[in-house]
Amino acid sequence: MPMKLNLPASPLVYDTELKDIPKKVLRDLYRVMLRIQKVELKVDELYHEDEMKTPVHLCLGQEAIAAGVCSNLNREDYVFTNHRGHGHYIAKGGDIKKMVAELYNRETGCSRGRGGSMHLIDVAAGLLGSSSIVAGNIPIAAGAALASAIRKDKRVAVTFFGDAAVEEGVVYESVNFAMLKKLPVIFVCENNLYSVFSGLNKRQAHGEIYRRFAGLDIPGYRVDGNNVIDVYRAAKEAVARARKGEGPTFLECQTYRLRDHHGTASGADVGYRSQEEVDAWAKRCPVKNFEQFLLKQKLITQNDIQDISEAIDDEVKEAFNFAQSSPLPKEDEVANYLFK
Ligand SMILES: Cc1ncc(C[n+]2csc(CCOP(=O)(O)OP(=O)(O)O)c2C)c(N)n1
Ligand SMILES: [Mg+2]
Repeated sequence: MPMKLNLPASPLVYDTELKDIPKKVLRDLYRVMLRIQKVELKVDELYHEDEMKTPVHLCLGQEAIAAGVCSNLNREDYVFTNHRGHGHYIAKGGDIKKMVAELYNRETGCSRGRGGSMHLIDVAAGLLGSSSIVAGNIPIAAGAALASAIRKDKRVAVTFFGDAAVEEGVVYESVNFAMLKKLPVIFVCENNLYSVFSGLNKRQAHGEIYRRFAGLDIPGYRVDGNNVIDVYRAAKEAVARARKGEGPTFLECQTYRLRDHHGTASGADVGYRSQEEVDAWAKRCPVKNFEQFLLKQKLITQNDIQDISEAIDDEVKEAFNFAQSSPLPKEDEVANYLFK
């Protein structure tokens, strides 16, 4: 039986008092979300061709978290992502051509085509690697933050993970260690209410993930993860705290994935959630709603939107052309770079 809505999928409400956020930042937040959405929609469109020999975990519906957090980071800061990592990679400034080529298993991919969607890396952009092991990237981010603290270079490390990751013991170990050493790390939990086919309320004793670590005294906040302004502000505070040496922050961003756990279906046919629920959340699309808001507030014009949209379409086209025309690894080199 599909479960009831875990959250009321209420309309998105944006704060209109925006003196703290420059117009350029607001537009960039929109641009980054749109870029994530357009790349993923292209994957969504072409995946059935079966040329991308990789599972894909799309983050459509979750674009605001990647954009809102990463727009507070410098290129030298670190991001560690998980199996649902396209948005984080794009928002942190990872090379999109190399990402798409990775999905197409090409030699030009960011993991030379050997890793696929769950192994995105772009060291120059501060993306030091992703892990498909649930919670696997969390202690690694704490380690990067420890290195930053030892070197005193003020780099911040962010780890993005899902609601299921907090069911793993290593999260407690990492938060404890980060608090003990006051590490510049931000734990960003994307609570999209599901782990594969299991709803949150069937897996966790209570749904308030942001309170789960209060015993360790870590500042913990919950925000509407579909509201890019709320995410941006919460992340801004967390980054400032980390840079000042005041230690880690835990952010729970409530959101929803509009596709199934992996692949391009909605998941409604499987029975763990209803089409009604998916449709209700589709109305909370972080990108479309923010676009409407910016228009209404006269912070952007239709012409601007068209320009941004066309420029991103060109980028996406270029990335897919690059990927599709790149060579596959040579047959006798397929096992190169792998642990043997
Ligand atoms: C340690 C471990 N256990 C199980 C899995 C299988 N697995 C892959 S993704 C996933 C669900 C993760 O859910 P969540 O953390 O909420 O992230 P979401 O997929 O919702 O973004 C599971 C159980 C895994 N990859 N690693
Ligand atoms: Mg989840």
